[in-house]
Amino acid sequence: MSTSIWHRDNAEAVVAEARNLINKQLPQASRRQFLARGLTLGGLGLLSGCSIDDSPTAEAALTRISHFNDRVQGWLFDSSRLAPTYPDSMITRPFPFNAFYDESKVPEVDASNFLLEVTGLVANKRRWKLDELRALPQYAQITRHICVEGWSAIGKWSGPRFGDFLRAVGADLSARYVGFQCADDYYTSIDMATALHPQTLLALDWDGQPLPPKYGFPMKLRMPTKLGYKNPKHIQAIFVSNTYNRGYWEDQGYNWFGGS
Ligand SMILES: Nc1nc2c(c(=O)[nH]1)N[C@H]1C(S)=C(S)[C@@H](COP(=O)(O)O)O[C@H]1N2
Ligand SMILES: [Mo]
Repeated sequence: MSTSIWHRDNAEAVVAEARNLINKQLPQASRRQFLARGLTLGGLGLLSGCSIDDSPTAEAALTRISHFNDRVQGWLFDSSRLAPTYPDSMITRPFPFNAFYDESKVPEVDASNFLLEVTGLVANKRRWKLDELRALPQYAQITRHICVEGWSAIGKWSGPRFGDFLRAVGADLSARYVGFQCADDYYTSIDMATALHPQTLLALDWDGQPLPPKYGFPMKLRMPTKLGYKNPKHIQAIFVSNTYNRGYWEDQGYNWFGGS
């Protein structure tokens, strides 16, 4: 499969991560259960030695490991554990721009008639004006954004807690996923535990001013517990669901949970 983003480094990283999770982080009981289900550490080790670039079998095996990895990350996710925060003096300036296109192609969203769509497992499906989002309690946070392309940067985002917003729309908080559709056709989805994490913000401001277009106007979901590609910019529609829906990069092989 030559179009695959899996290459040897990536494969080894996934295998090393899986092995590390099994060895060090899974509680003894779940580890025994896991091993009893037939996947052994030796089996994982063999995968890193096979020809990852062009073997559909290895590709399928790695996809399975990545899905397993999603579940492990979901189990290990501790909703009371906070990501580090930083002082103002550590903010990265200029803050990097990144998207699947060039900066000249950033979508221009009109603020005056913008309405956020909310659908799926929510009691209140009406559309939200930006002012209504600003009327919810606002929180500011300085956190590190980590991009899998090999850079990280510290930035300041503020807006309502996403959990407060989900409660305000009467979302079914026992649903499994929250999905996002963006103005630039980007899309992603996250687990409900992360959606409700106290540091997950529906960011309206960046560095004390409304989000500039390149950083995601009119709003971005900012999660310091997840990698950059899981943080959607230019959000237009939010849906709550029990149906697994992936994402722009996730559909090209990036791990779905994407914890940082
Ligand atoms: N709508 C949208 N959101 C997106 C992306 C994108 O291309 N479109 N790229 C993601 C990736 S890979 C990164 S690293 C961050 C970059 O955010 P920044 O421009 O604020 O640094 O946005 C994420 N969210
Ligand atoms: Mo990224």
